[in-house]
Amino acid sequence: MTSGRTFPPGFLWGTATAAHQVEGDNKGNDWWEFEQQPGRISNGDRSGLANDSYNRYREDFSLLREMNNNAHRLSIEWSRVEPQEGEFDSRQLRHYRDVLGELREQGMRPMLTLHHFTNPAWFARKGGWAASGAPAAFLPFVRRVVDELGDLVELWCTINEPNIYATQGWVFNAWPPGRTNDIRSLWRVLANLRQAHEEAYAEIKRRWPERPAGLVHNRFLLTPYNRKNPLDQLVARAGSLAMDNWPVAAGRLQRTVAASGDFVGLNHYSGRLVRFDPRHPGQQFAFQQNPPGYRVSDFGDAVVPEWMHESLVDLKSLGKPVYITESGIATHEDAWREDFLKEILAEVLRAIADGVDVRGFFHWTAIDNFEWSRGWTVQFGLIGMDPVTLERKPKPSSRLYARIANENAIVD
Ligand code: IFM
Repeated sequence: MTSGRTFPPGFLWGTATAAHQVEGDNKGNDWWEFEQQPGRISNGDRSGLANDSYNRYREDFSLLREMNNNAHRLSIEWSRVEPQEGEFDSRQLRHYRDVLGELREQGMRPMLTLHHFTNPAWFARKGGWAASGAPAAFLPFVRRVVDELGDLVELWCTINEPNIYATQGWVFNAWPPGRTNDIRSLWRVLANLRQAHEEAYAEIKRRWPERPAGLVHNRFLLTPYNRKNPLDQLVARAGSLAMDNWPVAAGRLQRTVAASGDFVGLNHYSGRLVRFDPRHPGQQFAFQQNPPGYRVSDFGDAVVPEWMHESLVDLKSLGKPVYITESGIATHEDAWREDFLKEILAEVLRAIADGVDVRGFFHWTAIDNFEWSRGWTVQFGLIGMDPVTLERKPKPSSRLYARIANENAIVD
């Protein structure tokens, strides 16, 4: 139970990152290769040294501790641990032991993601996630990590945002492998990711039955423009099924989560209003727009705090705890980030009051980092970074987040 603006006892406060976006010098994966292709990344940007967190993780964790965080979500870079198929690098495994150990030492509970968008170059060359042997090729890496690092991990995320990963790579030609409308491969990728999730979950449970594990789903909310209009309802529903194609390919989210998930990881940022419009047959008669009256992020999406409540309430029927594994905004205006934090957390509290078992909030992200095809042009961080010296510069929003985490409540 919560009262007023206070969160339940033991609530987790953290930030979320992904290895390729922060570590730097991840030369052995498919994203690195993709970044070298002209025209792929805004501004011609590259991940390069990223935040150099591979070397500066101690300093970074101190900044998280200064924000009174009691947890942190990070991912492990598969291409570092298994640079060639079947060849594991024990030095890299030791490095990640140091990273996780340091995090715990600094008072934060590690939530570790096994797959966050990047693949070793050797895996991509074999056809990546569209190839029939993909889950089998992923499993030895999972086993190694589970066996050799698992004692340091408190919460596990198997696969990050399968729906976004698959559509960006095989439909929109925005991410590796750079395919356009390759729907046949899309379904194979989704089916493989579902299988990889289930097998990774089983591995984790075999070794660490008490440690919670789950998949991370990105919910981009599609809402009928006019909730009373059945045609608007229909196109919004059809759009949601497509956006949530991961659960559809998985044979419904309910079944997957019931069988292989101790919690649901929710990444929620935005959505669109959807209206039936016969002038758009190519888009299944659905016209999407940002709702009027809401501010629009540097990504071009409206930020509608109430949609966080709606996304959470939708998950209630799954009957599992929920961690908000990512929430944030792309903006250069940090004052907006401060307002956003208060507004979004008010919606989380409203969902908790409505009976959703939300256990933690991981802000995306800690330090401004490499935002995939948008490169360095958008900023999600509570902490800024000088691009030349890589000096970290906490923003006012980081101080607000520190007070919120300290009080376990929304503060003014
Ligand atoms: O940066 C990404 C992250 O890697 C996955 N979820 C969305 C974030 C912001 O776009």
